[in-house]
Amino acid sequence: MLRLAIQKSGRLSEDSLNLIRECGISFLSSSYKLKTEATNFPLEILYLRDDDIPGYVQDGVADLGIVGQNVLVEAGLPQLEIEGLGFSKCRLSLAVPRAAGYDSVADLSGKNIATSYPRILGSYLQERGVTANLHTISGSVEIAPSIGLAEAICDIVSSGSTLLGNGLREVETVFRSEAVLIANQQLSAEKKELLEQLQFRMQAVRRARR
Ligand code: PRT
Ligand code: ZN
Repeated sequence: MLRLAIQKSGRLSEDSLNLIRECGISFLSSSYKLKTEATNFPLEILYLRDDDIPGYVQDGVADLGIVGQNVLVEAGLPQLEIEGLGFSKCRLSLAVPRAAGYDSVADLSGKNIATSYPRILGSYLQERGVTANLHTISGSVEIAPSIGLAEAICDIVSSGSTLLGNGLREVETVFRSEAVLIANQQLSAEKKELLEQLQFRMQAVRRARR
């Protein structure tokens, strides 16, 4: 039996469930349950906060997971990635107040930057020789400049309307992300075989969607 962790409720949930269903796997889902067993494939689905998924897969509490690459890389576990799934595409970007001058990333030297992604942003800045003060906050990053907490932010963007609504201008793309399938690195031979069957079906679903 394979255990797959997916996001309980959020932007990844519906597309994750749809992908599993389109693979021909049937299960009863109810919003208050924490796990469910498929009826026609040896698969158990665990519903978790997305931030907990990489660690649970790394520790073997779950064999597989579906999570945003942004969360996976920020957790420091990029090696768990098996394949991109093509949904929940977004980018992690740097943004500054619309009126602020900005020529290049060097302009951020010595500035305060609010983000929920200190690891990804830290390595991006380090590679470019920029030293800034990173303020890690877990939500509502976009309001940081207007309340005087930071001169810039680094957050997830998809349409860009949240930045616009907060008077911010996107200036650099730090990281591009999509939902990915992840797996524990010490799966048994039987579980590896089941994973291959599942991946085969997922790839067929993606080909059919194109
Ligand atoms: O409760 P839990 O911890 O499980 O969920 P969460 O609130 O941490 O995550 P959730 O459901 O918001 O997002 C899950 C994943 O979806 C993220 O990790 C990304 O991989 C992906 N994703 C895709 C996004 C977005 N698009 C997105 N637009 N995650 C967040 N946003 C937010 C962003 O933070 C910003 O506040 O939406 C706002 C920007 O959107 P636009 O369209 O205005 O640019
Ligand atoms: Zn989360």
